[in-house]
Amino acid sequence: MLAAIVIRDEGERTMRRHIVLAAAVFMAAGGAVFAQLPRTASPPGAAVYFISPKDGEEISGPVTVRFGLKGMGIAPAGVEMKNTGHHHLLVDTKLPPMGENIPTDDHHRHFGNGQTETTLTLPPGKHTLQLLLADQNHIPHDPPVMSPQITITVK
Ligand SMILES: [Cu+2]
Repeated sequence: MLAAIVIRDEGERTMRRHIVLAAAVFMAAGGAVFAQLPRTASPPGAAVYFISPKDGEEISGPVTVRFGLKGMGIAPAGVEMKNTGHHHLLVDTKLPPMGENIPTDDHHRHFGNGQTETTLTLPPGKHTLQLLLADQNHIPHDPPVMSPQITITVK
């Protein structure tokens, strides 16, 4: 009787160990797939920067933002071409994860037609802006091509 209970207990423990092992293998596989999302290499010296506005600038009314790029070219989203990408403007947010598609919302604006400027209507107060280039699949390059984050004040 006692032996039977012990055996059953052993069996359960083994099964539980197998479940834990299966979960670990599943997570490892998932992690590997995640890490393998293809990233496009950026050439040395590539940089994006704000032509306007400047860090610390105070602005009345709509904000015209002009995107600068050196060492790479612009290509629309979906077009595969070496050493190119399209601009993304991050508004009042920090950088998204580098190994994933950049989200699309008011804080992550895509310029997939190859635009190099935009006009923002922002409520009065302080706002942060940052440029992040990404490849045809909206995934940041490796290493990422991004500007420093700047802060502007809308009056
Ligand atoms: Cu994009």
